[in-house]
Parts: sequence; structure tokens; C-alpha cells
Amino acid sequence: MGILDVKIVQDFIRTCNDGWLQGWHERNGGNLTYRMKEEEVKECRPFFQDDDTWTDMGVTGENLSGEFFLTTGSGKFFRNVILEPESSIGIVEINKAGNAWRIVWGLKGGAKPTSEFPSHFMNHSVRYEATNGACRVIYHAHTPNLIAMTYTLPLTSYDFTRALWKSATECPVVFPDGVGVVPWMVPGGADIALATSEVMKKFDAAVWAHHGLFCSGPDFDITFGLMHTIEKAAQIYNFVMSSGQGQIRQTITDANLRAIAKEFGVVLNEEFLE
Ligand code: 2HA
Ligand code: ZN
Repeated sequence: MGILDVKIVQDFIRTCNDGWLQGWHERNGGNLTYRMKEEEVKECRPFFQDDDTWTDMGVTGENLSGEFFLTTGSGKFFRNVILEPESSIGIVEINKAGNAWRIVWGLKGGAKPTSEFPSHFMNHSVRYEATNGACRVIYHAHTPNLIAMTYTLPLTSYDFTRALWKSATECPVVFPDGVGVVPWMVPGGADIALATSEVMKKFDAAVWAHHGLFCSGPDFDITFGLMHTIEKAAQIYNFVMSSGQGQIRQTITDANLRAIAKEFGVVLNEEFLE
């Protein structure tokens, strides 16, 4: 029995590979983090190393003090995670102050956590608050159809949420709160991390203009499913816009949206309804 036999590590690897198979992770694009449960840390602890090098993150999340995260590695390719997990992914521990990490497993050969770790970390912090600790997964992918939409639609939550809700009937049920939008920013640092975490206070998904999507959720199925649903809706939106040359003959109306919400027992964000 090794750490790669632990269920949560296997689920993490599988999720990376699923994203690769979807075509969302060219080269080193995208990143995934998971906040581990106590019993999962216990299962993995026999395989931990004791390295006392702490790296400052430039952001602080006091509510994540002492937590352990599974993370993809900076510059690592999702395509290789299934073949070389020990060097492509790792586990980091957060310090008491909630502002630095150290590697306790994996990321072999001098690798580091994802370049977007500050964004992931701040998103974990605000989603932890927003969901009473239920949120465990933050997933960033380069979803091509959603990226394309950021060139043709105004960069507002209102425009994106309505376009996506109306692109497939299940959408309002899957993301009733809607999606947030972050304008174009330089990736990888504290500024985009703070801007994204502001948006994530209200939404479990945040569009990064001309870049991709951040999704959050309690487990891999729900979070991957959210990414998949939004990207598929974006694909339909683009098919409709290109095949119809911008003309729409009919669509899902606001009354239809309200009827779906009633039938499925979800509360739609009124800000996005007319
Ligand atoms: O290359 O996706 O946002 C990793 C990224 C940066
Ligand atoms: Zn990216």
C-alpha cells in the first residue's frame, strides 16, 4: 500500500485526467486543489516528509490555518498527472497564520504548487465561509467555448448568467446563483486572487476574461460537473450564434426559467431575471 492507493489521491488524479480528456488543459494550462478531510490526512500521513521550508503566499486565509491541500504542480501538464503523479501533484500544509505553505508529499524534483495557488487559496477561504465549510474543491480550466464568449459578450455577471442559463434547460438548476465575471488581469498573483475571491463570495463559478473558468464545490463530481455544464452551455451558445449569424428565432424565456426553478425546487438569483 502506497499513497497512490489512497482513494482521495486516486480521485484527484482521475479528475485531472478527465479534464485533460475534455481538451481543457493544453500544455500546463489549468490547476486543481482539494482541501483534505482529517481522515484523509491521516491515511496519507505515513507517506509525508518533514521539510521545514515555508513559502509565503502573499495572501492570508486565517480560516484555513493548518489545513492540508492536494494540488497540481506549477508548470506541470495535466496530461502527465496519471503517468507521473509524484512529480506532477503534491500535498501542502498551511501554517498557523494561514499565509504560507510547505510541501509534505509529492512535487518531486523541486516542483512547486500551482502558480495560481494564491487564487485557489483565497477562493477556498471565501467558499469555506460561504458554504459553512462544505466547499473542498477549486478547479481552474481553459474552457475554450467560455473563453470565446468573453470576446463577444459584455463582461458582466448579468450577461453571462443569462446567456448560459438560456443555452440549456438544466443550467439554472446546476448554477442557480449564476456566474461571476473577473475582467482581464495578469494571472498568477495576489491581485487576481483577491479580485476572484471577491466574486467567489457570491458565486461558485468565476469567469476569467480571455483566460478560463474557476469552479468550486464540495467534491470532484460536483465541481467537475459544474465546469462541464458551463462549458457545454457556452458551446451551445457559440453554435447558436455562429450558425444563426447572431439571429435567434426562439429561446428559453424568463417565464420558462422561473417554471424550471419552481419544478426543481431551486431559487434563482433574481438579479438576473426580468
Ligand atoms: O498555466 O492555467 O492560469 C496554469 C494556468 C495559469
Ligand atoms: Zn489558466
